[in-house]
Amino acid sequence: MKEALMDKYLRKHNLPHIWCPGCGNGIILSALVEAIDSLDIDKDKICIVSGIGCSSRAAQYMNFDTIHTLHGRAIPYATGIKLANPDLKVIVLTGDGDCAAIGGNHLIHGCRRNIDLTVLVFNNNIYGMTGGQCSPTTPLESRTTTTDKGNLCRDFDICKLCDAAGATYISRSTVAHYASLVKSMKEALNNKGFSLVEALTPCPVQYGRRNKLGKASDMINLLRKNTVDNKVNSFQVGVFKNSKDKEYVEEYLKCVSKEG
Ligand SMILES: Cc1ncc(C[n+]2csc(CCOP(=O)(O)OP(=O)(O)O)c2C)c(N)n1
Repeated sequence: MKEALMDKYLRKHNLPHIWCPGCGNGIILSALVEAIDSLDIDKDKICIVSGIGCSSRAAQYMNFDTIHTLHGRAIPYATGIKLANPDLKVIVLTGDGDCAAIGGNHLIHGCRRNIDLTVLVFNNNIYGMTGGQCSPTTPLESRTTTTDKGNLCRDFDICKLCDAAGATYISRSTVAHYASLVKSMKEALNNKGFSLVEALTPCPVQYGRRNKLGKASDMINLLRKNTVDNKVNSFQVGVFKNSKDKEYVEEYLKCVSKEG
């Protein structure tokens, strides 16, 4: 990240960050900062909300109004913040465990309401912070600390889940596709409604190591190769949905202003 962007948007006094060497979270953080900067949004009009996990730590490094909440509960906090102050652009930073396991119910109901939040999922296919337990996006047969003989459960496709639940902007990108990641975030921030950007990111320490995926750079190359070639079993990336629907806060404000 350019020094000027770091000075403007990061809490440099909280650095160095806690992420392991080879973790992709810094790339996602950098893409978000770049998206915010290019849209020229007033910093005081942004509120960043995160849950708990390595990914959710990103909020602590961002020099905005931020709140680092409870595991799985970022979307409820964000919903309250948005309802109390509809002018704010509320951005949720979350992990695959945080938003699809313990927070899964909040995720689908946020989508159902089409509340104007931008949710950025750092999907590393694992519970990184707590030692590598399997998450709802851990692929079938993968090895984790809780599935040492291979994962028996199928993984969620978070984008399809959010589509079925009613989100109005949905895209997926990867840390190996930086420009498309920034573009997705800009589009999501511009959508008035529930926006979901899934960013695929390697966790070489907790996931890659157990699944013999090599070094961090090998994992990034795997993302690049599989997404570009778009083969069977590849990671499908791109914009899946960009549509308009009634937004919850607008409807809520109309509702409470009705007579009788
Ligand atoms: C209520 C509650 N349950 C469990 C935990 C322990 N915990 C903290 S982070 C985490 C998993 C985080 O995984 P994920 O959201 O995928 O984020 P990552 O660390 O991989 O970025 C868990 C289980 C907690 N802090 N609070």
